[in-house]
Amino acid sequence: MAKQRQLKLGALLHGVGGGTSMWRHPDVLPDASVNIEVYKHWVRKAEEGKLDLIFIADGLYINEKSIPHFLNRFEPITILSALAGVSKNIGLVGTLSTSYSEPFTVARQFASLDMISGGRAGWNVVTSPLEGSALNYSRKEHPEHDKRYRIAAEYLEVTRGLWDSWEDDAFVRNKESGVFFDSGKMHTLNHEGEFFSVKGPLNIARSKQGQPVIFQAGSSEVGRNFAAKQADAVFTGHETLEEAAAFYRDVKSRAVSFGRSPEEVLIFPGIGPIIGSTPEEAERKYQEVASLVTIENALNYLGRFFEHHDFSQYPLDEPFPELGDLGKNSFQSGTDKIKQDAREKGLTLRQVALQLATPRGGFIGIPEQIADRIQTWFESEAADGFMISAAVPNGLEDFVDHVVPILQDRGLYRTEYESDTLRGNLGLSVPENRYTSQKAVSSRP
Ligand code: LFN
Repeated sequence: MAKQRQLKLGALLHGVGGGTSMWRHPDVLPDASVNIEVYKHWVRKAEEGKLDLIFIADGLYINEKSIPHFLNRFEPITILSALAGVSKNIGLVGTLSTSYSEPFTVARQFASLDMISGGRAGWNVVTSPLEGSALNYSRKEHPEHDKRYRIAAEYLEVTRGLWDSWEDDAFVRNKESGVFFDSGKMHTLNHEGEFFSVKGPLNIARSKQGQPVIFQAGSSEVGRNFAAKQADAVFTGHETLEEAAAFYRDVKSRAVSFGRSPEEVLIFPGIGPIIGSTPEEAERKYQEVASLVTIENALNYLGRFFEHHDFSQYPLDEPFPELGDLGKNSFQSGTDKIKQDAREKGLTLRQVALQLATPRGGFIGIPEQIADRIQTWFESEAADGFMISAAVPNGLEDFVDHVVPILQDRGLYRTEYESDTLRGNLGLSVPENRYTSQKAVSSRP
């Protein structure tokens, strides 16, 4: 009999919030994005709820129109390393760009986080949607969207190769004989490719989960192929069950076409649960946060998706402006969807901006209603798990205290961690070291 699927859960830790205005709410600490005590509290809370992982989003360019959280916050690897020290089982996943870094450095950083945490690291591989990033990295221009993904594919090949530099029993450390390592178990990559030349070996061995877990978060055509071919998990976003299920089927079938099994790539839609002890209370919580968003905030937020386009130049109550290809080179799948939605539903600029900046989501109500929806999405194969992103103050705390116990009672969610590695909890296998497996093949009679 096939193993029963188990729901997976992650928590996006977003300081003062992923939107423009939650920081103004009386229940939010306005310095949360740079407050280590807040992050420690969240990781402990997430671990109390037996969540699979915490997730740190990132980007590499700010200006005066950025969302407050992004203006002043922790660098992902640094904060995750600190949080490794106050947690035991939970996965630690961070975003790092393949367009503005070197594979040797990044392979080291994630391998170190993986070792520090005892096998709990995950890397959200992004190609950087924000054009301005080039200006912070001495580059003349931001690589074009599809090229960014070609770079990412080679980058990941190099990183994975470096991670296998040392076979698991390479370090002998024999004080008697003076043999520190077995030279037959040290491997030099010697990669020469279109974008990178990297000799290796990497100066750190594998953790007990073998390699960090690879997350991916782009939903464009090339992004989906990248995910289906290379990722262990995909972080995505959908408004309806139908959309989420279509995406799920699409990525799983692409994975199969790349010779993988569908369980090897887990799909995590992001949701912002808004939980009340009555439906009215949940609605009030939503309104409290939504009412803090001004139309100026909403236009800036919208502009962020379109290469910082200035939307204040258009009339608010007329049809959403025609933008041509604007947005194609940044958040491609996001901007395509905004344009398509506006066109199909005949929305005005004001409606588009406010909808985007004050998302209500479908996960609002009493804890049972949230649990029902999670169950429906999970059982309809629209999700393998969810990434919880607090849409209101104390969103993570409310979710862990009130929704997780219901999911546990229904047998959908663990009551104890199965493992102390991220791969172990996600049900992903430990990738065998490529050199060890090559030896096993070549030594067969
Ligand atoms: N990263 C940054 C960002 O480094 N700076 C930003 O201004 C920034 N804005 C974002 C806006 C963002 C949105 C809507 C999203 C989804 C991500 N990131 C990662």
